[in-house]
Amino acid sequence: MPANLPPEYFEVEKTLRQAKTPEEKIAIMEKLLSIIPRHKGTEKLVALYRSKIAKLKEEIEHRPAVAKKGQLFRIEKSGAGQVIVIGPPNSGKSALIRALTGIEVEVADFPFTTRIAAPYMMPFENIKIQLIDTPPITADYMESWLTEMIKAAEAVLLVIDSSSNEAAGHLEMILNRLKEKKIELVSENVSIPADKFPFMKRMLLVLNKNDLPKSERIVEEINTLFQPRFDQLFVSARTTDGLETLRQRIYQLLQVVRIYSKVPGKKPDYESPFILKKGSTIIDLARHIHKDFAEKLNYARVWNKAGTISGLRVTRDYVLNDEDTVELHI
Ligand SMILES: Nc1nc2c(ncn2[C@@H]2O[C@H](COP(=O)(O)OP(=O)(O)O)[C@@H](O)[C@H]2O)c(=O)[nH]1
Ligand SMILES: [Mg+2]
Repeated sequence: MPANLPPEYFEVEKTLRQAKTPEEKIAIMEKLLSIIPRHKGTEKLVALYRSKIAKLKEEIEHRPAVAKKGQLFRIEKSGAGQVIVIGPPNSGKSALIRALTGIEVEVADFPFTTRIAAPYMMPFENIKIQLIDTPPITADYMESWLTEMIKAAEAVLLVIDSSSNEAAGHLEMILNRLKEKKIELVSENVSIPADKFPFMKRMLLVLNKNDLPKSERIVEEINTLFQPRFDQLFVSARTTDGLETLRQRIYQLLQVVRIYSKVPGKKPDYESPFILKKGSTIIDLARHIHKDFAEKLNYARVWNKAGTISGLRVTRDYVLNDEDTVELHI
């Protein structure tokens, strides 16, 4: 064993023994490769891990198709929308979900703690948004079912460790991986043409671990390489810095509006709004409530959140805004 390996190496190396699947082993070995200092004394060790990774990749490639099929699954949608949280190992995906939802999510110092996808509900004002925790994406491996799961979700949070010298590289690697699967990530304000759905997804780049010193070079790298295309936000799952903004931004990513319906003479129910796509009209709301309602609809009255519109009589093609209250008249 070559001298001067950092203590972190041995910590991570221990987890290799518990690793069961080839994917886990690859991720741990990659982590080890990123820790091992490069010099004459470590050349053999580096080569050993490289060849082991290559062998494991072969194994994955030749795994029978049935085994792969068995892993295909979907997560049933719940709440106002489904947002899938993806990223490289150890970027803090699970820690962020824990901080946003208050639910215990397994967080650990070694890669592949999260082996399967799991849903968690994030409260946002008077609604809940579903966040999906996922296994990491590496240069060598991405779970085959993850592609379908990303396509099925409404939006993507891509979580990167902003303190890592490889932050820009990780981002590029993931974008390339998704490109291979024909998935293109775009920023929040891009309207997605119907024929591009489900291959185009709105994405927010979350630069986590803001509490640690970040390399200015990395920030610059990400900005020059990707800034014009992506919205980004610095946060810390550890100190919770930026998480309130993140909650807002996740809601905005969904591109929906919350509509309160009311019966004449009664107060609206602010606890369970209807969730409609941004740009929806009075008739869309009526259809959403009941097919018959849409047919019989005569006119509607609208109140807005700011109080500048109060009981305005509108027609069926009136475009609704977030938190409008609507009274439908038949
Ligand atoms: N300093 C710091 N560490 C963090 C932060 N978020 C996560 N971590 C640590 O990063 C490691 C990986 O976190 P985890 O959530 O398991 O990453 P995942 O593999 O992306 O799910 C753990 O040791 C976390 O405690 C953060 O905002 N700041
Ligand atoms: Mg995790």
